[in-house]
Amino acid sequence: MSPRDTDIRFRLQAYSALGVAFLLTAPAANGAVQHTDPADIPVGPGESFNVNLDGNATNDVLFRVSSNNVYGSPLTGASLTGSGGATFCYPYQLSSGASISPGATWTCTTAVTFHSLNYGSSSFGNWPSGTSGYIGVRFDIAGETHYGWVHLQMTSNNSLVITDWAYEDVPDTPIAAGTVPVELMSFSID
Ligand SMILES: [Ca+2]
Repeated sequence: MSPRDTDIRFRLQAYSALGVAFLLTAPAANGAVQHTDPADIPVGPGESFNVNLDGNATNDVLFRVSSNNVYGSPLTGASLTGSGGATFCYPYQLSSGASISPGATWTCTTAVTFHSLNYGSSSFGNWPSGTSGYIGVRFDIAGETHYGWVHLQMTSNNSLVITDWAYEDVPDTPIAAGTVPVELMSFSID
């Protein structure tokens, strides 16, 4: 074997080792937004729907319509960004791109009694009839804090439509409202 052959063999082994290392580390280094986009979910008078952002055993946000009041409440281990106080809080209606992060105003906790999106036919709340936007969510997965959003439309004073939701699967990592995963596009050249 010539010195040159030995050198090439050494290089190929080195490249191979690099390739394996890349395959093993790439997923862990590449945090991802997990997006769920079901058929639109209408919630009308007397109805409710639980959103489970990550699909584990714990629901994260409860949407409920009672009379002319529409509620969006954080469940076990979750909080929502919003205004208000200890008895009534009002989840914010965030625009696309708004930062959902540790420094946001996490007023709507499970310790608050009422979490009103639209209360008393648009008398109170940040979600008047005919508006749409995002709810900022902080929630727990296996003891770690994650950030996400729920996208919905307030179709009237007593009905809403939930369209989709997403969360950042890396703990303690902010997410922007409306962010969805980057999708790889393919194309061909004739
Ligand atoms: Ca969950």
